Amino acid sequence: MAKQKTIISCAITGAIHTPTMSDALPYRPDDIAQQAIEAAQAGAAILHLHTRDPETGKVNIAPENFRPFLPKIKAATDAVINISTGGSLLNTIEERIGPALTFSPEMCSMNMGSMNFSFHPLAKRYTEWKFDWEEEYVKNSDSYIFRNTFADIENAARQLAPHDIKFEHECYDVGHLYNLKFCMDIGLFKAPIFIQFIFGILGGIGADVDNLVFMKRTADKLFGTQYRWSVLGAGNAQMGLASTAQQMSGHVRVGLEDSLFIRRGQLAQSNAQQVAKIRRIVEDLGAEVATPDEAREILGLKGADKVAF
Ligand code: KMH
Ligand code: ZN
Repeated sequence: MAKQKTIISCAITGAIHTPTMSDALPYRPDDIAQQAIEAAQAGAAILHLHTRDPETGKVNIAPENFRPFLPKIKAATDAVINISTGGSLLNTIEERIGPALTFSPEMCSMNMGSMNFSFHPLAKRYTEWKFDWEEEYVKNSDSYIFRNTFADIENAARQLAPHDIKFEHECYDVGHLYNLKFCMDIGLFKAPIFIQFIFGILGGIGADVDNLVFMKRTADKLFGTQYRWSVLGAGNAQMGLASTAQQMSGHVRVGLEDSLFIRRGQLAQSNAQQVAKIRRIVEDLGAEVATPDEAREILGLKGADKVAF
């Protein structure tokens, strides 16, 4: 049997980092579009997308904020568009699923458990901020709860079901795999499911290889052949854990949403730079990266002609 190709996902901008932390973090629609297109050209088959306020860089997930860049990305690439339903820690589940309901993408994220989700230690690294909301948002993240109750998950899954969207199941700890299994057993999600194992978020499981093996072994036990998987290591764990995952036949996710760095202590210049790096590693290790159409085949996606943008 031919060896499975490696799908590279790239998460272009998100809710963790702020404009002060890196000039490379895109927050205006044109910059999000350009970085997404360049990430796809560099080898990302899947683009995971959030939105921000174009003036302040604050996370703002109103569906209208996606409208300026989704068609541009679609016209310039054949990459799979994956819209976040995680949004930010300050949004309700109804707000969070609004963009996916509006644009019916091929993929969207689905977060599999409630948790602490904190990046407050980052606040200590900065004395000056570009925008006045940033310091408080980062500092206060020690009291945010990332809410994803069973009722929230079921509500989101049932509203999104008619759109035939494949979920990127974001699992930040081993218990989230059991939550996912429960949801499968009650018929919320169709196999093959796609799990993003997430390591290194403060509030989730730590970023080390033992934990990756543990998550993978647990998923094997719960889902057998019914799942595909990828790894996201936050911060400095990004490239190392992605490389390890690839060696274990997993897929990989990079992007400035999850890490601003290209190597320890050095900020990445762009999302594409991170994609190019993981692609080089994957290819140097003797594997091939999946094209968007190969990713569609591996994950069983509905196709780019069935989206609403
Ligand atoms: N940045 C990841 C750790 C989502 O968008 O739904 C979490 C994430 C969640 O990507
Ligand atoms: Zn995200």
